[in-house]
Amino acid sequence: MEKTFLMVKPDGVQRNLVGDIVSRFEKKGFKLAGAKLMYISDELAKTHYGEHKERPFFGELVDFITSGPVFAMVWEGEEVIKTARDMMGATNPQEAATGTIRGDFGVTVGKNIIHGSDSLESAEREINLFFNSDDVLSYDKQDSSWIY
Ligand code: RTP
Ligand code: MG
Repeated sequence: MEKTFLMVKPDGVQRNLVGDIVSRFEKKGFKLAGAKLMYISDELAKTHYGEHKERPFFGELVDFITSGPVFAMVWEGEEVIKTARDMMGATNPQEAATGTIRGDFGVTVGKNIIHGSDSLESAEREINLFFNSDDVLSYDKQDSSWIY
């Protein structure tokens, strides 16, 4: 089954949005496979956001993502990568639809609450970057047959 990497950013943790965000993905029908509250090191931030290293906002992005604890998660389910991105909303919260996480809780692009992998390749890369394989669990949930 497909997996994605999602992360409540430091602003979301500070604003007590972890529970609401976890709840949205649970209620949607996805399965939590791993989670931890952690600080991101400067090195991990630069690797994680490496694709943006030439962009003018890279320094600010690294400073922000390392500024406080994040809540890192692995979620599992059919089409979870794309669906989670849809549930997050557009990168800029001012353009994100109401009903999405960024649309409901965010105001500026620099503090947009949540990160989510944008492809199968980035999901695999980011899960391996943030989690040991032992900490990504495989287990049955009784309600799966009511979802698929
Ligand atoms: P993320 O990687 O955090 O899930 O966000 P995303 O895919 O929606 O957007 P991406 O293009 O990957 O950008 C990564 C993060 O960089 C910040 N950003 N700032 N100042 C700016 O113009 C600007 N553009 C992007 C955002 O915080 C974005 O989440
Ligand atoms: Mg991105």
